[in-house]
Amino acid sequence: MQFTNSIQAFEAAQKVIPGGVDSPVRAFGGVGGTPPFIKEAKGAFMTDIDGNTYIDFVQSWGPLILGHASEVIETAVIEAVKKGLSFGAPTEVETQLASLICGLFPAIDKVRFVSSGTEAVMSAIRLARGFTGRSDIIKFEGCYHGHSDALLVKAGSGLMTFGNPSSPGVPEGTTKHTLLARYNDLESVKACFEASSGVACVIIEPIAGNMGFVPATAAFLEGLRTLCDEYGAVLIFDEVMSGFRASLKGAQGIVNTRPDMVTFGKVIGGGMPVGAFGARAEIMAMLSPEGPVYQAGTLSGNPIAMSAGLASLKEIISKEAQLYPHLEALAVRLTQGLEAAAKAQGISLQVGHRGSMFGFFFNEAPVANFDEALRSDTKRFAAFHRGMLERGVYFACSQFEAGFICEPMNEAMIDSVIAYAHEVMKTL
Ligand code: KE4
Repeated sequence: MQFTNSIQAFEAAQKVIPGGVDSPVRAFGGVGGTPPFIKEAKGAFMTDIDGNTYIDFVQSWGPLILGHASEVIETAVIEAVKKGLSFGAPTEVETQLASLICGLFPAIDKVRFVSSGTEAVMSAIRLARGFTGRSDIIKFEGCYHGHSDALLVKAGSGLMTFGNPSSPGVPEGTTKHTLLARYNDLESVKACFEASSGVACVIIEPIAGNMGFVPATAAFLEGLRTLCDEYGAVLIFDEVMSGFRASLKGAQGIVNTRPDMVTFGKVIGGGMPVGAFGARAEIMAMLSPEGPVYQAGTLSGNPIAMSAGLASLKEIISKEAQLYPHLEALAVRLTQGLEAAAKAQGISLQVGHRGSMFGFFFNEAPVANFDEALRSDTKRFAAFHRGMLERGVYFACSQFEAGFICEPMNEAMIDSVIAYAHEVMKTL
């Protein structure tokens, strides 16, 4: 493969866009080399501006469960565009998508749309603080919930940690109410509750995809539910990534724990900018204009984005019975094939999946939290990523991300990826 045009495009982009990208992970910092600039995509495949074609396991970081350029979504968007792009006024398509989401999630009576997962989480945190009248929040090391200030924290000194800013530009004041606990470690959560003068909410990715793929145990999630009930804190499941991916109902379709609030993104926009947050009516009644907690957005509920999301959700709901078994079977085939390819070379690969979401760590032991994820061999991951990219396989460009299966994929495609993996593992 040659990347001449992407190299030139990357140089040009870096002159006018920081790092040449509009979201840092896309710059391939985690794996090195030049990121392919994409020209077009269809189904399971993307083609870059050098004419290289890849089977795509990133799918825009999750949204494209129906694959690229889905006709169902395309038709809906084209129809919607003809009626105008945006009104800044209510439309019925927002109600239709909201009704669909509320019908799927027992924890949710009402939902508010925004334009990104970050906005959804930021608004959910504010609503939880407004509802409880408390300021502290508990998040988990390794979980990513978008780039709002209060959530850009890293572990501070000492065992029990109030967050310290993980980015310049985030004042100490905005993270002093953020407490950090360890994923899958209930004692660390209890310690946070005991150290706090009042916890507004606990926010978690119930199936983490931002430290690599790390699912929370059902017992741990149930333990969070018990602690939140005991302390009167709001339990927020951030299902921006796992929603509609791990199952039609995300983690909530797999574990019995019921959150108080849920955040969404990605799949509910079908590839267009949509985020959402929902909760029972009592909590949502606190939100402006009904209640005092302010939240707003010029393009929130944008009719084009809503039309894409509605088409996406209607399609996956209509074919749930065959779609999710299909996606999961391919996730199993792929992860077991990668594990076997690594084992054949004496390499330890930790693999996991939930529904259409999967991951793999170049790690000697199973990974249950961020500290363990950090022990992964990122150099080996980068070499594997490069070798597979050269063979037309597009995995997430960081050891600390997840991968996805989409509907147009089939066994033959997965088997060819596994064959390539056997070749590349030999070179590691
Ligand atoms: P956005 O603001 O990027 O739409 O959503 C933020 C977000 C919130 N919650 C979870 C669980 C998420 O995974 C995300 C965003 N996911 C990353 C993938 N690691 C988006 C990719 C990127 O940052 O470019």
